[in-house]
Amino acid sequence: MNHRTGRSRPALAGLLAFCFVIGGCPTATQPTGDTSGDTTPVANTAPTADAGEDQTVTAGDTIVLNATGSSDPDGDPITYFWQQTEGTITLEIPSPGAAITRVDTPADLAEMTAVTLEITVIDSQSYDSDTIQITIVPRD
Ligand SMILES: [Ca+2]
Ligand SMILES: [Ca+2]
Repeated sequence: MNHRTGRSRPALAGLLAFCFVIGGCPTATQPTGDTSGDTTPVANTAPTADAGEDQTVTAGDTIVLNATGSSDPDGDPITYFWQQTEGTITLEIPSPGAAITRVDTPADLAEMTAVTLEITVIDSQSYDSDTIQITIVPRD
């Protein structure tokens, strides 16, 4: 797990798209010492994202993305958002808002390809992200 803290920069485009889906955006945890706001924020600890272990699959296989290792120290309900952040091919993620989602890989791959997917987990106020690398090996 190479998780970053809730103060890290998320993949903004995807997060904003997700905010639209859920009807509102969380606010990133303010750096400590910034108490200039008018209201006292409710104490909250950012959730921890876990995208699972990196995987190597054969072209045409279905990947199972599983972010259920993610958690929130306060026990807050968390929402999930999967997106692809790197790779020369684009995988379709049918259910980006699900903790567990299946993703098909293309069967006609000519050469080994690595794709990076990222899970962002959001509680009511903050978020965390973690990535998983999928290596897709061509069929013989
Ligand atoms: Ca990771
Ligand atoms: Ca929390």
